[in-house]
Amino acid sequence: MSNDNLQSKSGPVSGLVSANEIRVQFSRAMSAMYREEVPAYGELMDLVEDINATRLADDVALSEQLEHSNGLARLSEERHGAIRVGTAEELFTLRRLFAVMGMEPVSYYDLAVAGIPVHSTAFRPIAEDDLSHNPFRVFTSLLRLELIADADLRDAAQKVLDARDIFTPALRNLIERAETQNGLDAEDAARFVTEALETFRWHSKAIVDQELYQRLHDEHRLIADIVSFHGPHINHLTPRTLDIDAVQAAMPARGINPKEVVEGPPRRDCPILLRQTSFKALEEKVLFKAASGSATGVNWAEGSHTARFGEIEQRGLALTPKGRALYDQLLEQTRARVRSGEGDYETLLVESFKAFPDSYAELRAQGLGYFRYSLNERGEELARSVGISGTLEGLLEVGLLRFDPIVYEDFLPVSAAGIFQSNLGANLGETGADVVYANPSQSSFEAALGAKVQDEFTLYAALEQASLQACLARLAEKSGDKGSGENKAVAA
Ligand code: OOG
Ligand code: NI
Repeated sequence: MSNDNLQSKSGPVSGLVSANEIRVQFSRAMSAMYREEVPAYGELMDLVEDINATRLADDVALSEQLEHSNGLARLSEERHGAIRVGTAEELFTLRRLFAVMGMEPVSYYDLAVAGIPVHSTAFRPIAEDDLSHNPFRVFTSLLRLELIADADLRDAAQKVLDARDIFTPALRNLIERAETQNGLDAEDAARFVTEALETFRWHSKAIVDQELYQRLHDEHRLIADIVSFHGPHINHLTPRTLDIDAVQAAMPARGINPKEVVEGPPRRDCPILLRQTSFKALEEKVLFKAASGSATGVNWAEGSHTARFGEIEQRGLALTPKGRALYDQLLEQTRARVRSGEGDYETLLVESFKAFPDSYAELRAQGLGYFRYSLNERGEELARSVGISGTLEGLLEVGLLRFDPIVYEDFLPVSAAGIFQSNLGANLGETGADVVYANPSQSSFEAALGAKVQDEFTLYAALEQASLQACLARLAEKSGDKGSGENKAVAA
């Protein structure tokens, strides 16, 4: 991938609102909507805000690190959501919708291995400036009806899906306009946000009757959730906390019941990847189409459904493939030890992860994580007076550079599966998900999406490289001749 892909797409085209601004507006509108729909979400947001403020006041190094890497401003607005759609066309149009807000598909996640008949990607901004502006992400799953064995049920579900349109006509028009004009003006952007909200809104009237709902539900709860409604209601919105253990511990006092374990790595001095916890889905009243509709319209029958839940997360260092392999290995080791009855999950997790270095210097030196390089004060001072060239290690050794962790912007399939499961509110056996669906199919996912998903490692490596190149260029400014050996000082 060329670095061009990482250029911010936020540059204002005359008369048009930037994609970044539309994303900010949309993320805020979603949050306001979800606060109304799910009051516990509002409670959780307040709690996270309190704990982040305390943490920043107590941990000077952390707040300085965030400040330095443009991570502070985005924090209070940072969140991700999740939706699930039923057809290739829905996914295809969603990709275009998210593109209007500068969000692109990154990574392929196969949830079938966890007994969930979907595969997924995450739409998010990818360029550094865009991420610091607002890193809003949406984890988006596509149902894999082909994995359902019962042909009658499959056909019935397909028919329902084919008959619905999850996008308003106005929204479809605005997406097209944004594509042809390369953006939207202020008025259209505001309409776009309002119309897009309709796609993500909760609908308490189902588009199926209770009987079909039940059959879908018996096959897999998630299928019922995807097929039975007018749209792919946002099923959670997740704020980012700087101390997930503190939030977890404080939840009960605010009347929120978290699940027992935090998914992901254990608590560490240098957080890596992603830690998440959630509270259970709400049991909500829905109206099903009654079997006997009258001539004047549909009759409705009351029923219930669980879809929406709450989640919080703590994000840390993005790992290289080497770091990720170590993470996967230690997690698998923990699970194997739990299975063989060696102890409880949390204790064994902490024990296993002792093998994962826990200082940024060590993580960097061993090539386990991605870092953003910048000139420290001394580096800046020298850059102003003398031309310098050198290797990364040389410049670090003579003390001209600082490095800060690049934050992980993506998701962990194993955690995602855990989150799905907890939202399903039951053990595998109870959900009928004891079937393990085989074979990931990235190519069919990309065909539906109408684009390739981007590789997350490539993106992080490019961010790291760009930060290093910027340092080298700045240091070489005074040398007159960038990097040809005629510099006045060399740090090899
Ligand atoms: C998405 C679950 C994945 C996460 O944070 O890992 C997710 C879903 O339940 O639709 O959001
Ligand atoms: Ni989530």
